[in-house]
Amino acid sequence: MPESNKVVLFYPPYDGPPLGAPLSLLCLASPLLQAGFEVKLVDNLLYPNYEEAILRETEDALCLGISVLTGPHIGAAVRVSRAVKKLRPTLPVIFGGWHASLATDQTLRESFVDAIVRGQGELTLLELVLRIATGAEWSGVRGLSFKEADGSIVHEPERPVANVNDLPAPAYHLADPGVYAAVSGVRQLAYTSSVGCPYQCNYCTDMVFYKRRFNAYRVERVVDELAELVPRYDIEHVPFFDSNFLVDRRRAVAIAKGIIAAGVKFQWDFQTSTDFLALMSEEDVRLLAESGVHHIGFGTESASQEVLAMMNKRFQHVEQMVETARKTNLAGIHVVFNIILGYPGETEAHRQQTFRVMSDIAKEYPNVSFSPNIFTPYPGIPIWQQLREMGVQEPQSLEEWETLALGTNVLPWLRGEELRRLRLSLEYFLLNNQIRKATNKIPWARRGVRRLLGAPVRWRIGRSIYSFPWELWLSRTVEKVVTRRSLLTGRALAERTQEVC
Ligand code: B12
Ligand code: SF4
Repeated sequence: MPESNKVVLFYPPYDGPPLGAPLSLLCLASPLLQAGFEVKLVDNLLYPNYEEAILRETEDALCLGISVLTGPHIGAAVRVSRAVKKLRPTLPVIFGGWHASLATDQTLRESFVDAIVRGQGELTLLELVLRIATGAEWSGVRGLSFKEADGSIVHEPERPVANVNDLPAPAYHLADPGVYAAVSGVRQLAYTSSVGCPYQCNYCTDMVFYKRRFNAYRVERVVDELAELVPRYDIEHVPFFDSNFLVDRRRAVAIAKGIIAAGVKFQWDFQTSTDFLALMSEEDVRLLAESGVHHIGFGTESASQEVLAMMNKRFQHVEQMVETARKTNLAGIHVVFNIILGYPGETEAHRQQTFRVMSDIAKEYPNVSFSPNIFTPYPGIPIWQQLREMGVQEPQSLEEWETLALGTNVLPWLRGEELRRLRLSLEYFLLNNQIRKATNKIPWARRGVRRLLGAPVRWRIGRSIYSFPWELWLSRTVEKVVTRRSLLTGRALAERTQEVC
């Protein structure tokens, strides 16, 4: 029986601005600590030499757990697991998180992965670690998939999703926000007040984990935790990682009121859908702003009702996007509308409509920015069967999924000239909005710059004419006019990330 009681948890590097400590690992650590285990977090942000740190820390560990999202996470997860297995072949390597849970068989086939915790991980990991510590069998742990000694794969039945109110608070004390602030430049603390979303968009996997059930902390818990954590760590900014924060609008407003009453001052932001915000009163949206909400991200995706129907997003309408922009603008909240381009079935006419409607909204409401992305089929999304029929090749190994998020478009309906036109139209759309924003800030330049650059840009968008794109060349040489923003925080994305789309 192993004598150690140490669990090493690794968060691999990703593409994008640092968001503070990885909440997944802080959530997983809490039940382990309560049960008397020692937890060592190795977050790439704090350990640039993470491979060396993990090899050192696993010397006396019970097991290694790695959090894996689709995309760049995979590369480091694979490298580190291989190195660990080479040095310590008997140390259990456990993968968890969205990618591992959605592509379980494929991931578990790799020789360096022993087990996968599927979905919500707190209770499953604890049960597995208890088995490892006592040398017990792994079978019977709900939510676990693992390899037998002969290499055969066992999938235990699903674990019902736990009520989040029954789970302990994340182990924030393991990740000093001050240390993270030195890397990210802002004292922030990631927070989740709920999991789950009632919808089932065809490009999203939220329902796979959380079964369309909104599972949320009680208002008092959110307010009490924030009122305690914010002053304790001198926090300036709290990004909420909820899938759809406004599902329960009364709860959201009560949280805002609670934060105001507690007298704690910080900025916070969240993601939600426009149908919920559009239903709120102007006064309630103002309350959100008063409590510190300065940015909201919306998965608007398209302004064509036909495309929205294909995405199984019939719950959203253009009028709600307009209403959302209007109310948030009144309240002084900055919003980012995410847009998905190149969705299967989307035509150039649909795209034109999206660009036109979105541009009209941004013209009227200067608080609106956009984050357009080319459709990327992540594992486990409901539309996969249709995609296969349309000739999309599903990546066949863990490593093939690694490059997916880098915009390597393998969509049969979006190749060559079609893809080139889409990219150009997207750049023109962003340029048009950026010119408007820039000239709004400098009134004297408004007329000149708009005439010079804005008019031809709008003309091209209106007619879908993108040959000899001199305006783009000019804008790239004069200054970086085109800026994409993070849906999570509204902050400008690094140039490398912008190039992803
Ligand atoms: C924050 C976030 C990020 C952040 C995370 C950074 C950070 N410092 O935390 C960053 C910016 C990295 C990110 C990136 C991306 N993201 Co993201 N992101 C989220 C978001 C909003 C919250 C994640 C979170 O922290 N939740 C709270 C924690 C507690 O939950 P959790 O992470 O799921 O962890 C639990 C379980 O997964 C499990 N678990 C997790 N890790 C491990 C490890 C072990 C060992 C075990 C046992 C269990 C386990 O247990 C945890 C506790 O229950 C989710 C949506 C959501 N509501 O979850 C999307 C989400 C995870 N992202 C998603 C996507 C699509 C992406 C991108 C691919 C997008 C893109 N176009 O680039 C990229 C990833 C690639 C890249 N570009 O590097 C998808 C999932 C896709 C996928 N297949 O991986 C999600 C689900 C959004 C959605 N609904 O589609 N994201
Ligand atoms: S509204 Fe957002 S979180 Fe909910 S299913 Fe659609 S994309 Fe996923």
